[in-house]
Amino acid sequence: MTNELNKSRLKKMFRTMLISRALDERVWILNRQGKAAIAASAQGHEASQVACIEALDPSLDHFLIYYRQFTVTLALGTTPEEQLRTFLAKDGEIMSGARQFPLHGSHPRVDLFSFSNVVGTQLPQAVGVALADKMRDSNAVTVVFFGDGAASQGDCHEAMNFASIHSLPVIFFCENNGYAISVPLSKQMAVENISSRAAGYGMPGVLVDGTDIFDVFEATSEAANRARRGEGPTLIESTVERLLPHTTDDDHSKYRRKDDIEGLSRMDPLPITAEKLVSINVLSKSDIQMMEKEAKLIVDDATEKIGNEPYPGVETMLLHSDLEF
Ligand SMILES: Cc1ncc(C[n+]2csc(CCOP(=O)(O)OP(=O)(O)O)c2C)c(N)n1
Repeated sequence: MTNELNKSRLKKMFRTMLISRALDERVWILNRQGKAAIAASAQGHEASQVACIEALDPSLDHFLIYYRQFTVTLALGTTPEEQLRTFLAKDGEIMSGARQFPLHGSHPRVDLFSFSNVVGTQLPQAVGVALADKMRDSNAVTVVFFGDGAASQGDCHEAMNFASIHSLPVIFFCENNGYAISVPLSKQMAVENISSRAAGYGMPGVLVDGTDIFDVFEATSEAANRARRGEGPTLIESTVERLLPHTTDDDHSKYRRKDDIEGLSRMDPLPITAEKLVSINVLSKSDIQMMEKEAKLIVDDATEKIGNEPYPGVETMLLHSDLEF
């Protein structure tokens, strides 16, 4: 795969961002209608996630995610219908059989596994995957996504330390949105940037603007090349804003200042990316309007279809458990 971002790749990335946003907005509406139990939004993280995936090779590389990787899962090839089936817990839901928090479980078709709510567990798991790849002489890179809050877990330290000692092909991709639920970054760490911690493990630490697809793409490509050359892990800190509260159950007006919340839209990656793509003649304003319409139509169709599907039958309630009816 070439590492050039040509027009068609840029269009595809922006389309994924638009579908992610339309679907994410729809899920919040479905939550307020009492149809979707809970959702953690990726709004604000779309550019960061889509550009990171674009720099890698999904047919070879491994991705360990957590609950906020809505755009990642779409970029890796899950469909809007699958996503809605997950959020609405409908029969045939692929990740956990409609038994879990959305975006939890496994998605074998796109090689995603073991994603959960237990903050930080994906970090040592990713290092294990990378160790297996190194032992098999595979050229694969493992990318692990985590938040600023997860960076405070012991798991994070152990994973980075081990990966660096053994020069494992890992990209530690921290999406720093400044909050772990209601806890701001300043109460998580006494340093300004998570990326500066990389020096303590003997690996490069790179700070990128997570609203800039070009910046994220370049940093991730460089980290992947480094990993494939056998030079070990890289820590990338991608700064983003969490545009919405932690989940649909949260109210960030209780812990964020009013002017802070009002200023969030300045860090919205959708208009930022749209403006960039127009300025370099990849898209026109009318292309963007058409693409926005298309994304809404895709989401409308999926909502209509999945909304009418049945829930799992009550007779399946105790499947895979030791309990009996
Ligand atoms: C081990 C563990 N501790 C605490 C929690 C409760 N919890 C759920 S999400 C979360 C915040 C995580 O924040 P961050 O890693 O910054 O990711 P973000 O949600 O901001 O994307 C916490 C503390 C948990 N699920 N697991």
